[in-house]
Amino acid sequence: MTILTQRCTPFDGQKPGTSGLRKKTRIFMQPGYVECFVQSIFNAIGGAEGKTLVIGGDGRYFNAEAIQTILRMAAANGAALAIVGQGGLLSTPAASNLIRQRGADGGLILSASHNPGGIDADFGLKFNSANGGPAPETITNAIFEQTKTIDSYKTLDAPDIDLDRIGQTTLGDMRVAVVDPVTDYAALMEELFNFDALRALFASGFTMKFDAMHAVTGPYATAILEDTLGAPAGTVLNGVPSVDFGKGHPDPNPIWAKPLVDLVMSDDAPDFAAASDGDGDRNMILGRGIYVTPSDSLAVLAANAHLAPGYARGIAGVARSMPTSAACDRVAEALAVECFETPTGWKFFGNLLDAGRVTLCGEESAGTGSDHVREKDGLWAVLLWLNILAVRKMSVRDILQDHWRTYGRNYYSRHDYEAVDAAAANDLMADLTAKLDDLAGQSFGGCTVIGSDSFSYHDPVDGSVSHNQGLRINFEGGGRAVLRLSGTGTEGATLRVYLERYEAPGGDLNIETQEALREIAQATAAISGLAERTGRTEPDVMT
Ligand code: VG1
Ligand code: CO
Repeated sequence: MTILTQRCTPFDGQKPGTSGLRKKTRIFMQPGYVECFVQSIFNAIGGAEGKTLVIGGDGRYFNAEAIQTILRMAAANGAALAIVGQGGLLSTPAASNLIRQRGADGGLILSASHNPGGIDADFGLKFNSANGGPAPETITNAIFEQTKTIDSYKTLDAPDIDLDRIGQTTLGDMRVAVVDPVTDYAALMEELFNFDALRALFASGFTMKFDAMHAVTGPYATAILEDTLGAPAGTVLNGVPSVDFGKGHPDPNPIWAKPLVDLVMSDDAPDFAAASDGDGDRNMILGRGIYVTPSDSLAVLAANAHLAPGYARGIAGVARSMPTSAACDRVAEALAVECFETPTGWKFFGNLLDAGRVTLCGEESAGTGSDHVREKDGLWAVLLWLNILAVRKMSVRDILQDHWRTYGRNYYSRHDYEAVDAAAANDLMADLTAKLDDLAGQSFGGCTVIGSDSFSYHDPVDGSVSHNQGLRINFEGGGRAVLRLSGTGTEGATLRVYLERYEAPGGDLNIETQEALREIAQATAAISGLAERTGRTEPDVMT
C-alpha cells in the first residue's frame, strides 16, 4: 500500500459551527471535500502521527463511505490506532466515552445530529479532543484557518476495510480495532445507576416507551432497557438505525416526535416515555399526560441526582447554556453549589467538567449530561430519570408538580423560525444589537424592559472570551427573551427566540405554557420587528 499525496484546492465555508461542520450531504460528497476538512483537522492538531483516534457516526447516508476515507487518511498521516464502532456506528456519548476509556488522542464523529439524513438531507463531521469533548474554539478556529489554505492531503492506496466484523486488523501501518458500539457504554451506565432497582421497577409492571427515531440509540436502548433491565420487548420503538432515519426528522421534540407525545396524552399512555436524536446525545422526557421541558428536566435531575449511586455524594455544581431557563439555578442555590451560564454548544462545558467545577450540564435544546463523558447524553438522562422514579415512587407529573411547588416554575418555550432569508435574519440581529442600550425603560404591551445586552462568556477556567453569543432582553418581573441565530442549520438562517417567565411557588403553576408567555412573546416580536423582517407570524417549531 502506498501513501499518496493528493493536490487539492480549498473549499469555501468549512467553518465548524455550534457542533462541527454541518452541510448538505451532497456538499460533503463532492470529491475532496471530506479529505480537505479531515487533513485540516490533522494539521490543526499537530498531525496524526502516532495517535489513537476513535471514529464513528450516527449511521446516516454517507456515514460508511466517509469513515473509509477517514481511515485511509488517518493511516497515511501516521496514526497508530483507529478504534471504530461496528458498522461505523457510535452514538456521540459512546464515542466520547471510548475516547476517554481507551486514552485516545481524539475522535472524529460523523453526524448532523437532529437534522434529517439522506442524499438530499444533511451530513456533519466534528473533532473531539482527548477529554472526549467537542474541540474548543481555539481548535475549531485553527481547523477553519487550515481549510482556507489547504493544498494537499495524504491518503492510502488501499481497499475498504470490513467495518462489520468485530476485531483487529491493519490498514497500512495503522492498527484498526472494530469494536461493539454498545458494550463499553452500557458498562458505564451500570456503574452510574442502580440497575437492580430498575429491574425491579420494570418487573413491577412499570411501563415505558423509548422512541429511537430510527437513529443510533436503537441498539443502545434495546441492549440496556430490554435485554439488561427486563423492559418488555416493544419498549423501544423505531429501534433499527436506518440511513435516512425512516425518512423522519430525528429531533426529539413535540413536533418531530409527535406520535410519542400523542401516545402519552392518550388513554394508553405508559408511565414514562422518552426519545433521542440522530446521534443519541439529546433526550425528550415525557410522563403520562405531561411533557417535561428540557430546562425543567435539568433542574429536576440536579435536585434528585443524589438518588442514583453514581451521584450519591452530591453534585459539585451545574452549568447551563445561557438561553436555557434559570430553573436549575434555583436548585443550585438551594444545594449551595456553583452555577454557570455558558454559550450554546457543549464545547463550552468541557473546561468546567474537567476542572471538577460542575457535575451536571444542560441545554434547553434537549441536552443533558454529566461528568461521566464530555458530551450530552440522551440515554443517560433517561436512565437517571428512571432511577429517580424508581426511588421516589412517584409519577413524572407528581415529581414535576412537587418541584415547582418547591422552587417555583420557570415557564419556558423556544420559538424557531426556520429557513429565514439569511440577510433578513442578520439585519434583524444587527439592528437589535444597535438598539440594545436604548431599550431599558421602554414598555411594549404589558412588558417593560429593564436591561438588555449581547452575551459574552468569560471562561473561568482558561480565561478565554467568546463574544456575540445571543441577545438578551430582561423584563420587569423576571421575564426574559433571548434571540440568536442557529449554528447548526444548513438552509438560510434559523432564528431562535427563547422566552421565559418565573412564577414563584405560591403563584399559578399550571398555566398553559404558550399562554403564560404570550405577553413576552408579543413584546419580543414588537422590539425585534420579527414579522415585518422575516415575513413570519408564527414560528415553525415551538418546544
Ligand atoms: C443547536 C442547539 C444547541 C446544541 C446544538 C448541537 O445549536 O441549540 O443547544 O448544542 O444544536 O446539538 P444551534 O446553534 O442550532 O442553536 V446536536 O444534538 O445537533 O449535536
Ligand atoms: Co445530537
